[in-house]
Amino acid sequence: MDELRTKYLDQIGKVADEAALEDLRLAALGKKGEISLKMRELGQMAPDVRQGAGAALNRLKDEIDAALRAKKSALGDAALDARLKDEWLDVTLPGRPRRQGTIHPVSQVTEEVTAIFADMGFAVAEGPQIESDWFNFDALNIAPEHPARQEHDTFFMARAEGDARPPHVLRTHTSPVQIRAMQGQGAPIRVIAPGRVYRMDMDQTHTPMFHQVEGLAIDRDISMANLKWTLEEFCRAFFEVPSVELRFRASHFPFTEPSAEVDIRCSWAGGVLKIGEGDSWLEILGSGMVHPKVLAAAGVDPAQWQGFAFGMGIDRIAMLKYGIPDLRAFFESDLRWLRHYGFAALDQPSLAAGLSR
Ligand code: 2U9
Repeated sequence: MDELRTKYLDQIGKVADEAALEDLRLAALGKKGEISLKMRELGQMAPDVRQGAGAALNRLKDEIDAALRAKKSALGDAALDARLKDEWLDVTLPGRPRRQGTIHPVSQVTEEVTAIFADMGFAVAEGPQIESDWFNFDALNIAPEHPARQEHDTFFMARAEGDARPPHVLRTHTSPVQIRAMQGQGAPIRVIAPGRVYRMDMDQTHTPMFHQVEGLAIDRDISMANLKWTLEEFCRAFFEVPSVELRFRASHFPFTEPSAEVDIRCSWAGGVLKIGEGDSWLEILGSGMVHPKVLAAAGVDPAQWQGFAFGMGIDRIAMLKYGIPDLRAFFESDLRWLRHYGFAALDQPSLAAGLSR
């Protein structure tokens, strides 16, 4: 027994990893281990010898077991120490100046628009991209026979066979988000809804998925004057110019009455767009006073509340602000394009620090 003790305690002391330690455990205490075999021999001993030998064998077994456990825990600690040393990282080091990834212009402009409207007291609302036709069309006073509802304009979801309900759609605008916001919090309310929208359109200036931001302000006495100020203030901040001039042209949308398309004064001298001066006009927005039927559909009493809404294409205003010529490149994930038109990842747009720097 002394031999066994010396042999195993010595080997346990020398073992360098957990796998070798497990081999040792099996060799000593496993079913066919040396000590286990010795235990079996007890049966053939005379009773008086057996008692003394049994107790001594049990002590040896406990001693080796304890040595194995202590070693296992020491090896575990050493492995953790080694890993911590190996994976040590100085989080106080400055960032690498080399630009590895960049912020996509759509993300950048969404952040810019959000910062400007947040400063004016608008909250940001989000909603599902797959909508019921009630939220996408009916609630917005878009009649069943309206062209926007037609197969060739809207992406319809597949229906289970025999399902008579109207199919869900990929939202064609972010307006359902504002319907949900009004249902949820009622009036007064000021929200913007940025996000992806889908229309079956594909050419130089259209992609089947694009980005919109819509705004909604409802209170007891909101008027077109508030709309005009809000949009002027937005355009001045967004295009980072001292002043802008907007022109409201009468238009028609089912969800607003009256409705107006909004142009901004600009020039194209030398093919370069300049906002705020010149003899040209550029259409940038649609807007109007929210239709009473739309308020009612969202559970807001049109006899007590009124307000304005507007909508614009994020991709389009990104192209205008940053001189990006081709819309389709936005969604091609070409790294060279992203490096050229992308923004530094750690510069968050803010009104105080400058939107685009
Ligand atoms: C609610 C009520 C009214 C949002 C509006 C427009 C006018 C508009 C287009 C601009 C370019 C869409 O991206 S685009 O093709 N949008 O002209 N959008 S008013 O009106 C709403 C929204 C929500 C509850």
